[in-house]
Amino acid sequence: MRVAVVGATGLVGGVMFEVLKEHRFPITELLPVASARSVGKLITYEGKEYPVVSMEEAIARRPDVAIFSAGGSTSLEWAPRFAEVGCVVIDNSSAWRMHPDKKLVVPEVNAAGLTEQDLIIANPNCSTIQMVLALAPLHKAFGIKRLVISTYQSFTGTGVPAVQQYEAEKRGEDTAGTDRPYHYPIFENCIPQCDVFLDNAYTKEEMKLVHETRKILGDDSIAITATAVRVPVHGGHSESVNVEFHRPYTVEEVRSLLEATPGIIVQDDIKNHVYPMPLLAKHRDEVFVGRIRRDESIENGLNLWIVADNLRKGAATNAVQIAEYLAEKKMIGNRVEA
Ligand code: A2P
Ligand code: 11C
Repeated sequence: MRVAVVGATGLVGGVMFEVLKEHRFPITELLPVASARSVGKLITYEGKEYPVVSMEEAIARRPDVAIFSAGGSTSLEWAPRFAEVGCVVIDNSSAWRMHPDKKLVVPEVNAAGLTEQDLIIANPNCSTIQMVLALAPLHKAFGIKRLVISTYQSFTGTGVPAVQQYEAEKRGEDTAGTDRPYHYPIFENCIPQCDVFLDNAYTKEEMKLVHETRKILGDDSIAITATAVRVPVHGGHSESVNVEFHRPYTVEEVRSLLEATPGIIVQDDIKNHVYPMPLLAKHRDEVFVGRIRRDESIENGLNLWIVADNLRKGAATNAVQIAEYLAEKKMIGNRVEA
């Protein structure tokens, strides 16, 4: 399989190489791609060095699959050009997610809907991926009526500049007046703003949770409201999710459904202080669910605490799993060259 990693020098790009390697993705040719300023830089993969190539060069090499993590505008401009040469693009940005003709895929939930016609496939936002993985089996069983979500999101979700801001503040440096990505210090702080504010007073991140969740679960009737908060945490995103079901459920049923869901690990033993935390989720591919308990204030209400490494299942792992699904179904890698 000829694989292009677009955004190879970025935070998600780096994790992408780790995941491709750990998953033993069958690579015959690896093409690290980044902006013109990075062309020629060397990327080490499995002990071998690969020079970063330009977008044009990558397209000319006609990869089977290109995994993009280089921002929305880059994807909007370049994904169609890769698709034109028959390359399947798996795109980590928000550029194509809500496009009516593009699939938004969490493999365990809806990969079965993919066909050979899908040349640009959207990878959902990190905070959406981990949540829908846990919610999909519960929606099927009991019907979700409403979700109230509060997130505690790692600064790694903002990319390299945010890590630099955090590290500088941790060293005691004053980042005010620098071109730091956050308006306020992130060290020893919680910032109730992830991404920009929209006209409805919610942030873009909060509205992604609304729209992407409905699209993946295939149900626009679900009422959803979210508050997304940036926290000085490295290992992953945490989410408190309050669920109201249409139908009655038992906590035991929820627990067994979650335990039976591939990709989920239930960590819920309060007597022994067992619950998911970013410290435990870091570098892991799974989504961790705990604090499973009835919301006693409403009928059919449930509370969950969901944690995952946002750079792994929230980005790189999910994208690689989509590629693995396509390879397994022979939707990539079977092109006959003239
Ligand atoms: P570069 O390092 O050359 O700027 P992050 O979000 O972690 O900061 O990473 C962004 C990634 O997207 C980097 O690899 C960056 O490459 C890449 N990128 C940004 N703009 C472009 C572009 N116009 N074309 C290709 N890659 C881009
Ligand atoms: C965050 N969810 O943690 C973001 C990062 O739409 O892919 C990824 C943004 C996106 O801030």
